[in-house]
Amino acid sequence: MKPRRNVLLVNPWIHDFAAYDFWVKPLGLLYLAGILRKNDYSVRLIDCLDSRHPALNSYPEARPPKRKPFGQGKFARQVIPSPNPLRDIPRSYHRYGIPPTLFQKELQRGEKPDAVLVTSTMTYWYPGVVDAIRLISQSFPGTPVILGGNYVNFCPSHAAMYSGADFIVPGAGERGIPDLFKSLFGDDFEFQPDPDDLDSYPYPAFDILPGVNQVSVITSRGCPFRCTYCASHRLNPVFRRRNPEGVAEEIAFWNRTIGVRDFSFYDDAFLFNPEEMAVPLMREIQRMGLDCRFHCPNGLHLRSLTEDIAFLLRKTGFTTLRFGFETSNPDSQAATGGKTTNQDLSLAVRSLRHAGFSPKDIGVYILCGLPGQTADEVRETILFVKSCGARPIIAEYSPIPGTALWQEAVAASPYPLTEEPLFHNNTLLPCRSDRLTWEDYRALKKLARENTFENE
Ligand code: B12
Repeated sequence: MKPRRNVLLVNPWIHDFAAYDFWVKPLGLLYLAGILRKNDYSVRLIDCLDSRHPALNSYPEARPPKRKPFGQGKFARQVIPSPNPLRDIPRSYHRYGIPPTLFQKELQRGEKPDAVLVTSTMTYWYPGVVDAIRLISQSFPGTPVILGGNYVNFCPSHAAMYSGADFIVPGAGERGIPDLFKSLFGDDFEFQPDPDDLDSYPYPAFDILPGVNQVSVITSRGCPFRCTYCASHRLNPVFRRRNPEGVAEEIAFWNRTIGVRDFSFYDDAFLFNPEEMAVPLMREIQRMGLDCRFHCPNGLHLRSLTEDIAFLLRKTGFTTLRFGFETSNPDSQAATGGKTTNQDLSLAVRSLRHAGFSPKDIGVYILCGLPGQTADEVRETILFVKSCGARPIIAEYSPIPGTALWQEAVAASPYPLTEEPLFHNNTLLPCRSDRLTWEDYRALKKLARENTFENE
């Protein structure tokens, strides 16, 4: 059948002080590609973050970077001038990904698209989005460029004003794109997934991602918790899950068809109510005899981690574990949403250690730079995590519009957070108080890195 239209999908650059490929993939865009393909559109994807692009060798300014095993590693990068609002920050600023000239070459390959879909991930990465859109519009004048993703979801007016896109589509693209394509081209989508039923979605189109080395999987949308600093609930107000057998089938599919062995879970609460998802999924993976490694770069929920689950995780091939703990201060735990307690952490770590995980395998995220937070609170949390026998990892707070903490964040910050998304950048610690100085911060990072585990 002749494809109805050509759609080009673009995952733009990251512009930031620092970025690391911790199993980073444009999952939302790949889901949209899967849906378009089911409706007979021909899809092609350009991944500006492709650090394994074969042509990178010919660009001395952006050599292929060192990669680590299992699908993580550095991005190719080039130093670029900081954008004006950040010009006084004494750190070098980078474009992560392929050089723009290589992107332009990629744009010229293949047939001219009828529409271009561009995604965005962090709000404060928008300069990379703007650059990509400018080059796309130069290459294909008159072709509609459509922007979605988190920059649009959280900062729609800013995106409408500055992105250069012809259309911005907030929210789930599977809802917005069919209407837009109807008005632009008169197209009807014969296949549309039901957003209330995640099992009605086709797989994300990982097979069109150049040089795919790992596959990101999401077993749910949304989160049962309402943590004040997090936007998950705003993006997906209802917590919904897939059928665990369907998830196992997807993993088996990518393993058998494109030979991928590394999988990362993007869920916000993968371990919540484990009998509903984690346990049946792991049993099914074992029954299928899949020899894969699983990575959880996004924080896992601690409370449900029993000894049985710890053993199951180990046996199934879970290799990278990260947990969302945030703080050991009980008042702060209660004030930010009450998802976990100190006892949850110590019991969970004990179970994981019994199951054979070492302290360095058990990464525990600690939020740093919340409005009003003191250095003492962070220090005590680091020491508590270590005393449990796990590895503390500092996660600098990024304020997000529409979260419960947003107004407090705006009031606490010296930066105009509502006007300029660049100031949401977690590297700036944009909401830190005087009770957490830069000197404190450096000492806290050092303390977190020192690997002296009391229980080892
Ligand atoms: C997985 C994840 C990660 C992964 C990497 C993801 C990636 N690709 O970059 C990891 C663990 C590395 C990560 C890291 C961080 N993350 Co994160 N992450 C997520 C998470 C949980 C899921 C994203 C996802 O893929 N969802 C699944 C897909 C299917 O949904 P989607 O991408 O939103 O796409 C849908 C729509 O947006 C839309 N859409 C998307 N693209 C397009 C394009 C078009 C044209 C259209 C029409 C529609 C459209 O349709 C899609 C399908 O429905 C989100 C929270 C969430 N629940 O979304 C946070 C989130 C994006 N992260 C966030 C944060 C704060 C961070 C960190 C700063 C945390 C920290 N302090 O260290 C770091 C920063 C990383 C860095 N500096 O390198 C914030 C955003 C902050 C911001 N200011 O923008 C979020 C929202 C979480 C939160 N706190 O509320 N993250």
